[in-house]
Amino acid sequence: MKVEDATVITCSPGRNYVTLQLTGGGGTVGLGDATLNGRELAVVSYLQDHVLPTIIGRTATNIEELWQFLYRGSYWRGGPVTMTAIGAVDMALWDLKAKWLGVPLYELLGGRSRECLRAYGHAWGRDPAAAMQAADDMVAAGFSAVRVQCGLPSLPFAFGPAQGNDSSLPREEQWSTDEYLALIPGLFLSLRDRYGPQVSLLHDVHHRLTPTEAAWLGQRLEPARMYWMEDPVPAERQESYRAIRQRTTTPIAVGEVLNSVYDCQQLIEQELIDFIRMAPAHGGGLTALKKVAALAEVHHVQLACHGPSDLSPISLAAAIHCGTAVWNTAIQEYVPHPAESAAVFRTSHRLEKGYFVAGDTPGLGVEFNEKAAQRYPYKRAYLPVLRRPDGSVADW
Ligand code: CS2
Ligand code: MG
Repeated sequence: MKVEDATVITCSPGRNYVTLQLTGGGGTVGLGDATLNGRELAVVSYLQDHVLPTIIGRTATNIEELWQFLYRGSYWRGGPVTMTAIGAVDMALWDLKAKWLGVPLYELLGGRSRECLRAYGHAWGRDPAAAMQAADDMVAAGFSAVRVQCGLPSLPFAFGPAQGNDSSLPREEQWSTDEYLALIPGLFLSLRDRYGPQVSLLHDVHHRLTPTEAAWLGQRLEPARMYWMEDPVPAERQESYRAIRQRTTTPIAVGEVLNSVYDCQQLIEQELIDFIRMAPAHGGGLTALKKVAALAEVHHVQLACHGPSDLSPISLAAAIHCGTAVWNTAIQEYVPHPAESAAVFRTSHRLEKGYFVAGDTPGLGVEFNEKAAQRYPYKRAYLPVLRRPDGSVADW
């Protein structure tokens, strides 16, 4: 089967998504998610101007060969734009091949390692009381794992979830490390008291601390027995994680902004983290991610794919198929997609009592409605920018 046609569609049903459709012989269509939040059109151009003309007419079922062709053949390697483009092609090829063979994608990835994949829900509150209420709601909805985020009461936006496409220029938010560190340990100790050992508690630091601050926080969180502390410091310098690792037993999760095995090689091989969080879309696709997962398995590191609502339902389906097949997958992030997106993406996976069940329809099990997508044109949108009390830029 050859790749006969390739199209990229941008749409914004509540937020921006970029979708790649690869058509193979016989009219079978494979779908890939090419969404890179806030830099969407760079990936569109990379695909349309540089990648797609080179893959038309190639054998669609030789997925590894095509991955190497796109990765090594471009000479310029790595980075979020390149790897998201390769990730989208790779995802679409796996979808296409599984549809062509008439099997759900997890069958091609080794078959089921588990019946279903544990998910964690998100709880966010403007202050600790609201965050605890939001966590209660998640537990009541059946989640046995909840990620809890809390605003800093003295600041207008700090530490909220990423909003939708609400600003055509980056919104500026304020940040206070002192207020944050004063608040978070108490919140999680209260949550642990409230739930006992039954609920796994997660927290995203979102790259905002120094290694010393992160070690301090990790130590204070030990009595709360966290499931993980996410992205305590930026991971460009992987070695920084050693300073945190040596000083706390709070488990560490990293990886949503990483794009290749080299970006996390030291973190995994030196066992500086517990969970690797790359998403199929941003990590160069399933071909790359299964290799990262294999390396991680050797080092007691578990896979937990990034799954925010700024990745499309195609990405979530890919993560669910991957997590259903890959043995060392721990858990899957779940953030509901905007309501409007249901008209554009029809999925076959299910969320049942806090667990994802992969769909049994061939491929990824997602149908993309191009007509419906046209009703929601792309809108330029950015992630927020964060500033410290002195006005200097901080890591958002
Ligand atoms: C967050 C994301 O889901 C997460 O863990 O860190 O919401 C992240 O801020 C966005 O995906 C950025 O686009
Ligand atoms: Mg995160």
